Amino acid sequence: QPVCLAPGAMVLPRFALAEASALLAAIDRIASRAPFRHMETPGGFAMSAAMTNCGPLGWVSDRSGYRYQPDDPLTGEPWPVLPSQWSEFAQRAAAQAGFSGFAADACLVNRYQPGARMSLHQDRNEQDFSQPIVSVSLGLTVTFQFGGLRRADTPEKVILSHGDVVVWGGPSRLRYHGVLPLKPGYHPQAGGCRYNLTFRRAG
Ligand code: MD5
Ligand code: FE
Repeated sequence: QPVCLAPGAMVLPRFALAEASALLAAIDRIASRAPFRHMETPGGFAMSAAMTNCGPLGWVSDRSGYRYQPDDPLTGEPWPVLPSQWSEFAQRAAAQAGFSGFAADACLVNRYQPGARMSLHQDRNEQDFSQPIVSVSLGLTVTFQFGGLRRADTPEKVILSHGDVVVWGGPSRLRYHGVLPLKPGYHPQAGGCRYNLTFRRAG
């Protein structure tokens, strides 16, 4: 039962709950080929969330900027395959939120350990902003910041827990957003971490 946060932003509470263990196991397989790493920002800082990717395109950050690329800069190999169950799952979630025909070509996997955060930003490295972003939260609960279209707009706090899926599209696609520092805790399936899968149509 989708909950509307704002036009285009739909929360599907616990939509991924049944698949959560399988998703976490697949994250381990992906990370064995494309390890989690703390990417460097263009300004020279290490991001506090560790990241990897799967799919034809992966999001990367380094001193030259943010972009999508087909190869993992760490290994020089293509990113691991986006499991078909994952893209089908993302397509089902998007359809539930009113975005039919969503075909992800990139899945960014974020891993937050205690203290890791993501400051307010927009996702604008993708080609087509008419395509939504589907995000899946796994493991520890976090406070998400849901802002407006201007950086100065005061963000709303949204609690995201294990299994929650959010579809960000339409007029919410370019909203500023962030994640407050993760508090230490223990989750029976994910241990001391929060994971977020972010499905995009990047190219
Ligand atoms: C996370 N990740 O919880 C979030 C989930 C990222 C990132 O922000 O860039 O890796 S995606 C949240 C999102 C995407 C697009 C629009 C909006 C939120 N929004 O309108 O708030 O690790
Ligand atoms: Fe983002």
